[in-house]
Amino acid sequence: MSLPRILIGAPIDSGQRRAGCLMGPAAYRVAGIAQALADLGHGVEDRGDLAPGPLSAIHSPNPAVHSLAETVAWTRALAAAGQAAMAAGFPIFMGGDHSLSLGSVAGVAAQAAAVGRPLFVLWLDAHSDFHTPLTTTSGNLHGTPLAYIAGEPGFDAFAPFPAPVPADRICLYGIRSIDPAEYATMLARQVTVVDMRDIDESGIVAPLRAFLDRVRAAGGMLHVSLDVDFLDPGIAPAVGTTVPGGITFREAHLVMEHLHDSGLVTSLDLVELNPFLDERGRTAKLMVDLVGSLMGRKVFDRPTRSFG
Ligand code: Z70
Ligand code: MN
Ligand code: MN
Ligand code: MN
Repeated sequence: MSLPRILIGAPIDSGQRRAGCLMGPAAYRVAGIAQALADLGHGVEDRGDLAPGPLSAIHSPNPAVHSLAETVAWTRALAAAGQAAMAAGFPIFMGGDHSLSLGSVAGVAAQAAAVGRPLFVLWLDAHSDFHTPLTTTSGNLHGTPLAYIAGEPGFDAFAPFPAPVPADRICLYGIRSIDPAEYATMLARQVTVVDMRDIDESGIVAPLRAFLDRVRAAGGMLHVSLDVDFLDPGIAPAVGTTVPGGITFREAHLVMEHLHDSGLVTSLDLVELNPFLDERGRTAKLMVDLVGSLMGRKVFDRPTRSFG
């Protein structure tokens, strides 16, 4: 039997300004995420929803930043729950906005370091989320997790990231919105950015396969962070920051099938679902279907088919 799939609800809404992401974990449960995993033969343990600990009075030197204390408290709770879940199985973090990943990846990285394996991060998103609390102009901390994960300075209000992920183990995929400060940092650090032009020119599989080959060669563990806005708004309307020209239904399932067949994925974030903006649950259901493909659902299983 595979590792148990451990569901962790994180109704965090403090990383941006549009209310509704806190309904995300409930929507995934209503859309049948636990049953979908069980149907694929996985053991499932739902640990319920986390809550942030007590808030401390902290302020950012950048006046644009909002809800810093809430986000720091959530990060602490998520990191602790994430490390514990990682030690016990395959965590699936159900958000919640993308500031969730400040904590989920901190917990996952701490556990990867504890077992002495390199952690890789695949960021499936329209946005690069590479601001720091000092460079963000929107003040929305959901635009910062990758910089925290990469060990960039400016996160003094947060615990130091336990084991920063080197730039060459980070791959951003599906990107079509980057702010100037993020661009400068990412260029300097040489993270792998697969933008929509790359995908249009190479197809959806080739750049993914190249990254997965690197993970495999290093004996790495792979954390996947799936932002709803990775998907085209036409198929996934339930998100606050839609960006046109996103990943299609077929491309998204193909990415998930390759990730499954690689056998490399060890943890997963589902972020930015805002059920208040959904149309009869279609985005929540699509996200659950994508989790199904990532966890082994096949249309037609043929041993000679090669993936990854
Ligand atoms: C922009 C900012 C962002 C997600 C929007 C957008 C950030 N770069 N991230 N939606 N997931 O406000 O910093
Ligand atoms: Mn994001
Ligand atoms: Mn995004
Ligand atoms: Mn977003």
